[in-house]
Amino acid sequence: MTLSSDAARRHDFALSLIREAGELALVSFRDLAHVAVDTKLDGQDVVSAADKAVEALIRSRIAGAFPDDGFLGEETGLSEGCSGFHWTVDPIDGTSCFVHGLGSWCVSIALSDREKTISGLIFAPVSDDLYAATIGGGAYLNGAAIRVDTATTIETGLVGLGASHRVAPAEISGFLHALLTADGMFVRSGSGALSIAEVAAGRLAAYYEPHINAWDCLAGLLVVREAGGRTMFPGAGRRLLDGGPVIAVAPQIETRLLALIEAAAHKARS
Ligand code: LIP
Repeated sequence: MTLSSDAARRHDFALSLIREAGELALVSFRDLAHVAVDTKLDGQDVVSAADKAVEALIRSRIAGAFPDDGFLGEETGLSEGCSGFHWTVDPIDGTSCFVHGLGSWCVSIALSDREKTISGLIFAPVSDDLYAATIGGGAYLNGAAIRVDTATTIETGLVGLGASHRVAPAEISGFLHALLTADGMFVRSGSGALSIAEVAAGRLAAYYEPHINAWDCLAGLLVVREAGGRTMFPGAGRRLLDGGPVIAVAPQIETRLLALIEAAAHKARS
């Protein structure tokens, strides 16, 4: 499937915009002492002046080029559009890492038509990694085609795990217990978007988080599907503002991963 010319124009536009946005964020990252930080839901849920500045840049550029498109940004919320195209943006995913001087953060931009994500971009400025996918067009890391790791197993691969205070601690610890008991191992990088993209590149075998927001994952999930992986996220479409559990996984371990998640959920309920 190839993108329509309207969609392709937006994808190309976003490819250059995401680099500009990442470079703006990087300037602040190199000068953290002068970056204001506020808390949101709790002390671990942070937003910096850089998040706001980067979202303002992305939002104004998109509004200038495609004024009838819809937009949802983590920091500025939802504006409905009437063009049939919708942008979902996280200006800095992994803000906690960002404000603590850790390099695991990225900019995430997803473009959807009326039904589904059609373009997904993730840019990690510290490593200079740009992940890009279009629906039916494959997944790429810095221009080279990528695939999920089809040889990995629960016992040999790494499962990215996301955690936040939006879910009960037992949901996280229950999954960790199940994974470790199955001889698996976890990584928490602090950026859900980047971890999901790392599944597409075969760096992680899977990513699981009991609750994530749409702006953290829509772009990465398209990259994973285009790289041959499986994804689950109920928080798209009408539930765009609710978020939900997210899974991105290499196909051969999907059944086992789901069983581990179900075992943990069953234990948490009993
Ligand atoms: C955060 C993610 C983090 C995830 C949280 C949260 P933010 O986004 O990247 O990895 O576990 O659910 O949404 O606040 O850094 O954009």
